[in-house]
Amino acid sequence: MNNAEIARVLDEIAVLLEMQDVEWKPRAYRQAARRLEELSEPVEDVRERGELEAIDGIGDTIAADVRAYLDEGEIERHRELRDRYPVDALALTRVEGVGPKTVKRLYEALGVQDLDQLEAAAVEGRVARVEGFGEATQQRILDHIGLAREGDERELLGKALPLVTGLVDELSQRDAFEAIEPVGSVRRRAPTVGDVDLLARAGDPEAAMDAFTGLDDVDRVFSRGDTRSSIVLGAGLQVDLRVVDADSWGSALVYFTGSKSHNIRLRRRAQDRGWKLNEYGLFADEERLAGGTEAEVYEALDLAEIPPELREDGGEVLAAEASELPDLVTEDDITGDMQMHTEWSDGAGSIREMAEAAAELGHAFILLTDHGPDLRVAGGPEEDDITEIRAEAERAEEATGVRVLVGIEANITTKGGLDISDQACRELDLVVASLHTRAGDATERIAKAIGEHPVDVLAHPTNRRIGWREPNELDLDRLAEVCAEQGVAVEINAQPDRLDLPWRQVHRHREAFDWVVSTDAHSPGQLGRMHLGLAQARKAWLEPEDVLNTRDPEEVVDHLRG
Ligand code: DGT
Ligand code: CA
Ligand code: CA
Ligand code: ZN
Repeated sequence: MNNAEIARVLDEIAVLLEMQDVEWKPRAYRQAARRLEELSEPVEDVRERGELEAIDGIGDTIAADVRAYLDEGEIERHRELRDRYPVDALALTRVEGVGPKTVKRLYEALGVQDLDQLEAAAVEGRVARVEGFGEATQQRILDHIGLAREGDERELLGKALPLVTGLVDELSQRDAFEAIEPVGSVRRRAPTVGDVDLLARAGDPEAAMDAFTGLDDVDRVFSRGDTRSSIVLGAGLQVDLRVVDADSWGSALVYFTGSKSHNIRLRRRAQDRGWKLNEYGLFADEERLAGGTEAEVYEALDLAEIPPELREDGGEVLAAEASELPDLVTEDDITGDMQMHTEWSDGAGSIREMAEAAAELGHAFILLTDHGPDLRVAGGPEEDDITEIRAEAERAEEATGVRVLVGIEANITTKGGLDISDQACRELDLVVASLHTRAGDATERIAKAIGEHPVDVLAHPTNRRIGWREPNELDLDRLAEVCAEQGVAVEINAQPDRLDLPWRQVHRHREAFDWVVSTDAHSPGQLGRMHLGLAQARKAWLEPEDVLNTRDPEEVVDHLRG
């Protein structure tokens, strides 16, 4: 059992309740799901201590549901809802424009239960004939179903990582394992993960396979062999384990970390020297030149050791040859967090609680960015509230020693305006602006908003949601000009389904912008996700001096406002 699995069930309950017009409860189930995902320990342990209800955002009803799931593997309310609507609600609502109400009507009119059936119904023109739907809706479903399917098949890095860390911690304590490391896309910190690959050394491979396939979280064992097994976790994620010999450890790490195209570059380089590189080692005829460690493999190929995040065939092999690899930004370099939400809008924590969590993370400062008045769903503060927010921020600052800057996440309107006056913007320490709706040309809207108003940071620029909302296409050359003129920095957002601006675009334009990395936390626990955004910054080759929130708060404000 793991936290992600229960969170998924709670999320599904939320959608199923929404299908029936139930108010409030769906939001409570979603919040509870987020809190479970953020726990740093198995929910069973919390329950053992009798502290389920003590988790912020988990009330009596949901605590009882969680206990039922832990004991019986099922929640009665969930079963009843599923009996009534036996649909894959989470997958279906991932299709852009398909909400709970649409799922309900498609099920009642056409019996659609999953993505395959939805696609078939749309291809055959049956969706358009359902009352209130029409050709345009049907076409939109067809346009977006591919993305939803991908979202169904690949897991977000931010969801996979805690599972992987849990598995690796657990297995590394077993005697059978001498070493165990995540490889593949997880180690490269790709935004999404098809399957998880683990590499291990084991004195007794048989015992290692027993331990692996016998893990608590295993839903089923996909395959089992002497040196390789695959399992599927309850949370739906496939995990492969390979056991290799000590003298192949380094070459196997290189091979299974990938990416495939990085491996191809390395193999060609070996071939140019008349050698052979594979997962077993680097060989000249039968002689082993390297293989025990990764450093040894790269060194034998006259390369500096390449950080896993860079192994994407983006020029890293040439840079390693010339000893010009970037000195990548790390978590230690980060001084503060530049986007977060509190109870003043849709966040789950008070200003004080956010500052306390930031203090624990060792941050010198935080920038509060509750949503502006436009996003009514988030119930953001009004301009009149700024004085009160400032007073609260000062008290939190005194209590925690963390500098608390007061800002806003202003919404960029469809016409390229902001949902807050320029006068109010100037009263704030910094202004973060972002798009939340699709309308017109995104580049034009952003350029106008930052060109005409006192904006300091452009947040989640493409507004993508991995697995369910396509990114806005942006003319980044144009935006680079405007941002340089106006002194506006661009955000790399660390929310697991955003990771926006996407790292390939950051990499291509890394010289053109000043960058910030922010968590966009909606609870104190989410401040701990900085590493996800940083991993994307590293994939884009960013160094500490490229990232503004590696500096003192005064310098950050001066740089953006000066
Ligand atoms: P994923 O699972 O889709 O998120 O992406 P990866 O990169 O984890 O890919 P996966 O699981 O298919 O394979 C793990 C690594 O193993 C991959 O990054 C490179 C290596 N690998 C797998 N198949 C091949 C292959 O056919 N050729 C080469 N050169 N490397 C391979
Ligand atoms: Ca993989
Ligand atoms: Ca794999
Ligand atoms: Zn936002």
